[in-house]
Amino acid sequence: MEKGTVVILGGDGFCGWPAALHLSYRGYQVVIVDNHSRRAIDEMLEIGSMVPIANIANRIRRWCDVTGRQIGYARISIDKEYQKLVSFLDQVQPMAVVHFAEQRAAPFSMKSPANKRYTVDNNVGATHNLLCALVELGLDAHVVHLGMMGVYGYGTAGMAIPEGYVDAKLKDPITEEWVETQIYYPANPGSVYHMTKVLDTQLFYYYNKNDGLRITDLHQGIIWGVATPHTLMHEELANRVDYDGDYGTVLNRFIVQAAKGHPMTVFGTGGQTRAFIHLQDMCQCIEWAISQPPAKGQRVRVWNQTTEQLNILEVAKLVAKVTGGEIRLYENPRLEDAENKLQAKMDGILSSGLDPIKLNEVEVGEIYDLACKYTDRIEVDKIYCTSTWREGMVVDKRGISYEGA
Ligand code: USQ
Repeated sequence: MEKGTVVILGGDGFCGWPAALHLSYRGYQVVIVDNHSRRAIDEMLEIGSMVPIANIANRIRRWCDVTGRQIGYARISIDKEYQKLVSFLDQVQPMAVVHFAEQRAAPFSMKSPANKRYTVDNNVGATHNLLCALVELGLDAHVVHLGMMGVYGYGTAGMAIPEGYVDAKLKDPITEEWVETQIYYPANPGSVYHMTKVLDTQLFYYYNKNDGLRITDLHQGIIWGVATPHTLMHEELANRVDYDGDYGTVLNRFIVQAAKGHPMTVFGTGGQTRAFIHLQDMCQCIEWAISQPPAKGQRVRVWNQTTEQLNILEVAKLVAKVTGGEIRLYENPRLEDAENKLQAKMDGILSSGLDPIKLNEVEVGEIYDLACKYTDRIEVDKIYCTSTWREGMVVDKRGISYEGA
C-alpha cells in the first residue's frame, strides 16, 4: 500500500541511505536529496568507506532492480541553494521531511577553524533553510530531525535524562518566589558539532511557536552496526562503514580495529557511558516517528532515540572477548569527563513496540566477520584520532596496555 511521499535530506549518508531503503520497502514514496558532501569529505581526508559503496545513481537503479520500487533523487545543497530547495519541495509536496543533512562528526568539527565554521554554517544553514522554505510554501510537512543525545551533555545531574522537557522550579530573581514550569533540559554540548544540534533545537522551538510547524526531534545515541536487511540485498546497496579517527564511531571502530589486528583505541580510562542504538532500530524509529505525526499546534516533540546506555571500556571488553583483540588506553583527544553515569528516558520510541537489538556477542561477531573481509581497505594511519579539542593536546598513537581485560 502506498503511504505518501517522504523526502530524505542527506539520503546518501550512513543513516540516510538505510533509512531511505527501509521507508521505500515499507511503501513510502521516497525522494532523496543530497549534495554528496560526505563523499567530498572522504576525498579531502583521503579515506574511503571500509565497505565499497556504489554511486547514488547505481544505488537507486539497483534498488529498483531488486525490489521493483522507485526512489527519487535531487542534488541540492540545502544550506546554500534555497530557491532550488523551495521549488523542489513545492513540486514534491511531501507529507514528511527527514533531515539527516548535517556534518555529523565531532572530531571533524574540532579539527580546525575552517571545519568549525563549515559545520556551523552547513548544519544551522541547512536546518534554517528547510524551516523557512516550509513556511514560505505554507507546506504542512512533518519535519523529522536527527538530533543527538549529546545535546544534553554527559554530566551527571543526579537524574535520568528526560525526553527534551523537564519539570523545573525557577526562583524569581526579584520576589525570590519559586515558579513551577517546564523547560528544555539544559543543553551542554561537548563539541562544535553537538552544539549545532543545540542551535537546531532553538530554530525548531521558534518555527513551531511562530508558524505552527510540526516537528519531531529525535535525540539519537551512537549508531552501531553496519548493515540492514535492505543494504545486504546486493553489494551495490551496501552502506558506508567509517572507521577513521574523524568519522568512525566507537563500537564499529573497535570491531574494525580488532579485525585489522590493531589495538582497540579506548580514550582515557574508558569510563565514559554513552547512549547507543543499532542501525536497523534507527530505521524503525524513523518510520515510527513518521507514522505518528504530532498534532497541529503541538509543541516540538522530542524523543530520545537510544535503546541502551553502555560504558566504553565494557564495550571494548565485549569486543575483545569475541575477537581476541587487544585493548589499549590512549590519551583522550577530547575534553570530556573521565567517567559519567547516563540513563535516558526512551518512552517515545519504545511505545512503537520496538524490540531493540541490544549489543551482544553474535552481533559483534557478524560485524567482525564482515570487517575481516575488508582488512585490505583499512589503513592503519587513518585509525588514529588526530583531531584534538584544544591546541596543544597530545595525539597519542601508542597508548598503554590495559591489563584488566
Ligand atoms: N571513543 C573512544 N575511542 C575511540 C573513539 C571514541 O574511547 O576510538 C570514546 C569517545 O571519547 C567518546 C565515546 O567513545 O566518549 C563516543 O565517541 P564516538 O566518536 O563514537 O561518538 P560521538 O563523537 O559522540 O559522535 C557519534 C556520531 C554522531 C552522533 C553521536 C551520538 O559521530 O553523529 O551524533 O555519536 S551522541 O554522542 O549520543 O550525541
